[in-house]
Amino acid sequence: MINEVVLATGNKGKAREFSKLLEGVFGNVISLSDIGSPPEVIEDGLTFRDNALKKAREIAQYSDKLTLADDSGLVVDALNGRPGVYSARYSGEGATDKTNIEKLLAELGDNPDRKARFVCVLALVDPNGEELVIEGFCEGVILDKPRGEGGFGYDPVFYLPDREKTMAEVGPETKNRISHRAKACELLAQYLKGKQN
Ligand code: ITT
Repeated sequence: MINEVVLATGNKGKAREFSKLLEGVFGNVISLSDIGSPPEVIEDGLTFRDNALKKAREIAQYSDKLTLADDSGLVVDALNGRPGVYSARYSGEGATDKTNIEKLLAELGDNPDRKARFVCVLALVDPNGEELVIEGFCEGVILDKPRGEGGFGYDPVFYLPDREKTMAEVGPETKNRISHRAKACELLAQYLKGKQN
């Protein structure tokens, strides 16, 4: 097992999920608040991959430690992939999960095409320059109003037809088995295990 990794996220919802998902993958997961005053990374990339690599590279350079970053978001077919890389700040300055959901539902209106997916791109960057990028997806449809209290972000409007529940209703254990982030972490764990053998 790799001993230590810095998790380069300021998002509490993500950090909560990662603390479970990375159990057994790294001995110790360090948060941004444990490494002093890291630089604020400007997410100006056009893809999840660019942003994930940028976050991981800048924090790996600053901390001189192996660093894992997640760039993730919601991709809606009928909106040509929006909010995509703008998921966190979709409703502009001071965006919250609630205002982002309101904007999403207003943009979709009564469009019958509700297909969407959550995407998670993980970038693992070693300060010596070694880099790994891994993606995970989760398919669903956008409801016309929020349901459920769990999770974070767009979870209350992300409906899983197979389970007849939103991502905010399935509970943390299930989310951590089926989510885009869970899929990406599973692939990461498999890759790192293979590398050590
Ligand atoms: P960091 O960059 O510090 O990690 P962030 O919130 O700015 O935090 P992103 O740029 O990757 O992170 O934006 C991700 C957004 O996508 C997040 O704020 C949510 O709105 C949405 N999102 C990502 N994963 C999600 C999930 O599991 N459930 C619901 N919404 C999610």
